[in-house]
Amino acid sequence: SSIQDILSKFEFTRVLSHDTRTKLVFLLGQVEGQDCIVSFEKTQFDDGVIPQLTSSVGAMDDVVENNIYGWCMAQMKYNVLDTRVKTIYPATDVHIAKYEAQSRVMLVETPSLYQTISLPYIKSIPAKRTQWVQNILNGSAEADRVIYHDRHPETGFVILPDMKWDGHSETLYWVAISMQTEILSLRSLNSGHLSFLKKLRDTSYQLVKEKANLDSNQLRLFIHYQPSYYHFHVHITAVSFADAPGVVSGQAHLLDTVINNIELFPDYYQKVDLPFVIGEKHELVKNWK
Ligand code: M7G
Repeated sequence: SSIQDILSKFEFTRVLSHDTRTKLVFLLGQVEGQDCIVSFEKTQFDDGVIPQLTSSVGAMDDVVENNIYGWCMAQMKYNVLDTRVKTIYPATDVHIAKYEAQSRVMLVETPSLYQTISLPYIKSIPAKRTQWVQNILNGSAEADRVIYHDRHPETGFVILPDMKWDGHSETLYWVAISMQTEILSLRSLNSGHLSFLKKLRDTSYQLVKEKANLDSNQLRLFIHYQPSYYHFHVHITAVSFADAPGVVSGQAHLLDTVINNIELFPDYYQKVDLPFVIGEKHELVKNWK
């Protein structure tokens, strides 16, 4: 269904989370009897409207004036600020658990816990959860947004804007997705993937320079562990986007470090303990010992 369709049929159930700092709200509701998540995020001011801000102040409320200081709540006459709306429909329990406000815990995954808990969990994930990835790889969705596509079945990858990108270069957020499905995550990487990883890195640098005029030293390329989607991908973000979701330690592993670790120890990611931060409502937490 179209976003418009989903929004017109949405029946509110409850607020999953409301981050007052990032001005981001996630709502849970129902559309034709199925769960649906809708998020609303206030965007930053467009450069073009900034000079007009003072002249667009309309009705004022809660006015306080003291000496050289004054402040109020203002209704803006023109629509100077848009709101980004996203929908997930039908939403699974996993989506609901992901976006629901919750505390986070730090778990340490030993290679043996990976085999006994994480891998069975990964294998239990229905293939349709990464349908969006397949749609990008086969060109049936977001085809007009793809920036680069190397179709080699083993070493190829797609580079395109991430769902999290607002289009500004200081908050640049792209994603590179591997063509092959065998690499589940960071845990699967070994020396056989080195040339693939380096090509992905260098291609990302080149494309970002061309399209967004950022140098390689203005970029933070990283891999999430645990990821939400176990089809290998790399996050390409601007260093200036310092508070991008998921850049924290316990989640983001720098691509340069990953390459270097594998160069030093070919099976580093099969041997190492990997600590990770995860929401307490995530299924992995329930099974952890
Ligand atoms: P992740 O590390 O598996 O999960 O990264 P995260 O969402 O916890 O970060 C997956 C990345 O793919 C994230 O940066 C998502 O914003 C992005 N992403 C997810 N979906 C469903 C889409 C999509 O449909 N299109 C695009 N372009 N990006 C997506």
